[in-house]
Amino acid sequence: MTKDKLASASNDGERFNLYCAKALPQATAFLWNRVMLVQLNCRGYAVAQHMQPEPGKYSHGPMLEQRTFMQPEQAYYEHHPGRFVYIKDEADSSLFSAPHDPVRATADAFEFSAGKSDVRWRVSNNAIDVELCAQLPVDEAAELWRITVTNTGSNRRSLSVYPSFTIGYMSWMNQSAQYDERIGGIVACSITPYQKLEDYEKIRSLKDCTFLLHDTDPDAWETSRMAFEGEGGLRYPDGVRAETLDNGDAIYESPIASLQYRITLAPGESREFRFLFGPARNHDDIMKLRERYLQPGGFEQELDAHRRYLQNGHASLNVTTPDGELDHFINHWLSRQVLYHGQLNRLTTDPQTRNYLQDAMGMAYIAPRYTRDAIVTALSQQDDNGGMPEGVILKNGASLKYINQIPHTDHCVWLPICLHAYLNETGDTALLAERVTGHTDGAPLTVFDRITNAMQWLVNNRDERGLSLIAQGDWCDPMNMVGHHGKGVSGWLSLATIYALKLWNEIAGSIGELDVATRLQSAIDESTAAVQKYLWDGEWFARGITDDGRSFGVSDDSEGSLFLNPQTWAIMAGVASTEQCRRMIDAIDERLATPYGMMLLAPSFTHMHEDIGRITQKFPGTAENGSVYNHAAMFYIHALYGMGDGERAFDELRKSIPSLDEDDLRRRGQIPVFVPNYYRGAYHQHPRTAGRSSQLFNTGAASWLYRIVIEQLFGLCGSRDGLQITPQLPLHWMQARVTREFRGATFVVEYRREAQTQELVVEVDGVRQPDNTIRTITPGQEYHVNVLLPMVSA
Ligand code: CEZ
Repeated sequence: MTKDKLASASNDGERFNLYCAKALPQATAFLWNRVMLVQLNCRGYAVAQHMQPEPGKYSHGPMLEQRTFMQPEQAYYEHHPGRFVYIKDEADSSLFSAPHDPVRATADAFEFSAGKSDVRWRVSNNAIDVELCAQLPVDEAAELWRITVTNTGSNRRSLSVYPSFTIGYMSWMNQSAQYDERIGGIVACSITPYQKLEDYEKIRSLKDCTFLLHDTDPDAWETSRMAFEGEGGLRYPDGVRAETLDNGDAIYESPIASLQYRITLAPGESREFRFLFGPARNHDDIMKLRERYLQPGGFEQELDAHRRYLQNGHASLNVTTPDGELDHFINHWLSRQVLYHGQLNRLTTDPQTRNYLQDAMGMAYIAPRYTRDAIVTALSQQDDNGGMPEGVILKNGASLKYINQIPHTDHCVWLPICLHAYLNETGDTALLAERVTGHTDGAPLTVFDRITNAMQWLVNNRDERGLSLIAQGDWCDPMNMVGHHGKGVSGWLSLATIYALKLWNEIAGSIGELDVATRLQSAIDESTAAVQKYLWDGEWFARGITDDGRSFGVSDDSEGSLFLNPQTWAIMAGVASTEQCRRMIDAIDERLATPYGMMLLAPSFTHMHEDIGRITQKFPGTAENGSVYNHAAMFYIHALYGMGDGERAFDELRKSIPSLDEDDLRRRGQIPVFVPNYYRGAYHQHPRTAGRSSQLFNTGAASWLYRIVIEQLFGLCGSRDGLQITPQLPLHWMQARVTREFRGATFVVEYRREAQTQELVVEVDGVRQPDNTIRTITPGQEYHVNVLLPMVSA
């Protein structure tokens, strides 16, 4: 264990370690498999969800919980669900718990170690070392836990070890728990509460049991939370204070799974215990899990299987630059986060269409087959009128829920964007001719025709001025009151529509569909003129115009006066003149910049604006109300690279990842194993909390960042002709090396910046490539590419 640093990557880069339980109390890592997700906090708290097929929980808080999505800045509290191990020294009854909570004793050494397929802790307290390791199988909902206790001192020690896993308040209708010798563990049973008769069919097949199975028989156990805690509470439970646990049951009492092992350890001696924790339907299912995972070698096999499951996400890119922290993040964590989105769809059965398509976009660089399927799946659910549904249904019987019942008008925009990335990567224009039968229209239209219809939907979704109607939201979910009367328009969507139409025209043109291109061009021209006429505010573009005709996101507004997205997309859409770009970027630098990236808007709203909506009710500096919302920050970085402003772009890119600088790490409170959905903004309004991570790893930022890194920073961008190399490395990088898989071949690219180089030169085996494009690509082959860069940007 390294003690002088607060955190560091392991030497092989496979893990990221945090060496203090108190400095970043919210820090988390996450694991997933095909059916579940668990976010593990450094101090022992856990948020686990599994699909059945809708997300369900098996480890609950102490009171009835409302079903919600994952919470930003998750508030952990003493009784928050967790996985804890109490260790009592039998000689003097002194107590600590691993990893840290609930006892909160200061450890002699602490390590929280995020791996890709497991999360581990190592805690030393008074010459006792406790190692915890959590991993998941690939196909089933279960946590596999290994707990190793070692005597590192020179005296013989008698200890009681109590793994204590939260089960919590399961149901007000029916809940109980008991130790079951036959099954070898604790089983808690419940009935998911329901009232409607028609819900009985659904709830009868739910996994309403929670089990904790052991590989070693315990000396005692407790299954009632109250009996376990008694007067001492979780910090010094009566159960632990007593000589032995009471072997109690829980009958309509809130359960806990606590086991006691009384062990004696000679100096240097270790004991290992293995446990399975998770949800199940019944005893038979639990027995099957025991047979599968608790047999000798079961955990090891599953760890290998899980590593294979993730393998896809690590092969496509490897970078070595002067910035080791960035390398570590890109090589080890970014593609993993992209893969998580692609494999799990944020644990929903009806992902928002925009999320589904952008997450699929990231998969183009990892497993393009997935992107192809996602485009087809989304298009098969297109509405008759060319519009896209709010969400894409992924499971039979699933329905559009929550936010997907609210009309947003941007979903079509993401089709050409996702497809463009896919075509760059694969050159698979055959997809455009593929027929997709629509669920609602039953028509076997081609992908090309379907996306053309979606573009036409965007054209139709404009008012008489040529501005795009917003209904109850666009990319910004909670902007629900700008246009609910049917008149309000979105500045961002007007620009995004222009961008999408232009992209589509480019694709249509490239396959000779010139009619479509000509038809859409007039809409592009109209909208461009309208945006300039109605939305340019002198220094930047407005965010929109409300139902009552009020422009907002303009310099006259006292709050929410400048929004990042319209400026970004005006650049991306090629709508802004050079002079406008200069003004917008000056305003952004002046009003939105923070050390953690650009805020989504400023100043953050401090009260409800009834003509804008729910976004203004979010706390200033959180989420869409002016945080550093990384998804939007990525759009901006993408636009900056698009303009050729690589220096500014890199600066922003770098701010999106927590650095290992201690102050920065403490402030963000997050370890760099994912790019979070947001860092707190409201930089001038609430400086104390600015920079704090949301700890949410569900975000469109991951796929965009991956794309930016590959196509723009390193400039390894696929095209119809092959691999185009147009890097924009920061000027202070004198060299870099990248290995990238592309269309089945491997490219080993060496970048060098040299005084004598006047312009970008790309050579393969010493031969200069015209247009810096490698045209002949043979799958299976390895290409050695030299890229020479001038000392100043072009
Ligand atoms: O969710 C995201 C959406 O999943 O917000 C983005 C949007 O583009 C994504 O599709 C920006 O609005 O209040 C809300 O409903 C929020 O909008 C959340 O659902 C939001 C959160 O940040 C969750 O991560």
